[in-house]
Amino acid sequence: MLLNCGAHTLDLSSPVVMGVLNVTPDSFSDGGSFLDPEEAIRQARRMAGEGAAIIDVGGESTRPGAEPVEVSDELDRVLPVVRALTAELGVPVSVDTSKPEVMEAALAAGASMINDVLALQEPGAIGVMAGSQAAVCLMHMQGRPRSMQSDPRYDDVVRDVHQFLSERVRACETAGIDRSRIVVDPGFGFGKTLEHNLALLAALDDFARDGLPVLAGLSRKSLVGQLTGRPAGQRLAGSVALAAIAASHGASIIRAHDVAATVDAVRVAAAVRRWRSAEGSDE
Ligand code: 8Y7
Repeated sequence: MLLNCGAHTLDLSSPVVMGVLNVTPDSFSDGGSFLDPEEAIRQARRMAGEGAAIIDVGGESTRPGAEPVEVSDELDRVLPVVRALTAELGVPVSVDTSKPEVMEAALAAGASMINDVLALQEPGAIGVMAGSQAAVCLMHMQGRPRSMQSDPRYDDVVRDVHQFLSERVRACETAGIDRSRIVVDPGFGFGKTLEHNLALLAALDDFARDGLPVLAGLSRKSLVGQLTGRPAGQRLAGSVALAAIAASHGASIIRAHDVAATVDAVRVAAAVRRWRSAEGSDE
């Protein structure tokens, strides 16, 4: 499977790792570490060296309880980093944003992908992407970050999330965004209980069957804490295990903070998955 990402084409015949680069003062796991553009660029270089196939730059925290950020603040945080990274790194740069103004500026600065936790539902966002050649990740969220974890409910979480993503894919195609540049993501932790997250993880292959690449973001999230009893700073092993499970269940892009360990985990999982499907014992 290939993903068209602006000037890049991403080979997803084996799953890849998207390295997380937060340039925010308040992200829960690494907030404030990479606010200085020089420091952010060093971290991105390190992640690319460790095997990240994409770097995801985010200037607006979407952690539970987070407050919205002004467009101008988000642009000030993100653009210098995007410019520097696209100029010097060989890997495609993704920008995590829901604002059409930020999307447009980020694409003009060289970003090859937009990672939108609102799945292009903000007015104008679909139009910006339709006018570009960049890839887009459409993520599912129930509610909004400020309140999404208060009491999430679904009739059938896998069916509901799948239906939402299918509708967003259709809206994108109608607007002129080709399937070859669309990624879908069930949005682990975004308006989901532990049980919802586990149901989605176990059903990732159902999402992958639609033929679009599936992205999974599990790294350091509270579900890792719920499963292991560990605080945010001690979730490496649990996160890496979940990355392997996601890749084993068909995820093509794993979004992670700890790139080197995640690359190894995904490679191991992909080899077993390939063997299983070659044996024909998948169904
Ligand atoms: C995800 C994400 C976050 C995710 C996609 C965190 C921006 C919270 N999580 N984007 N963003 N998928 N596509 O813990 O799961 O990194 S922010």
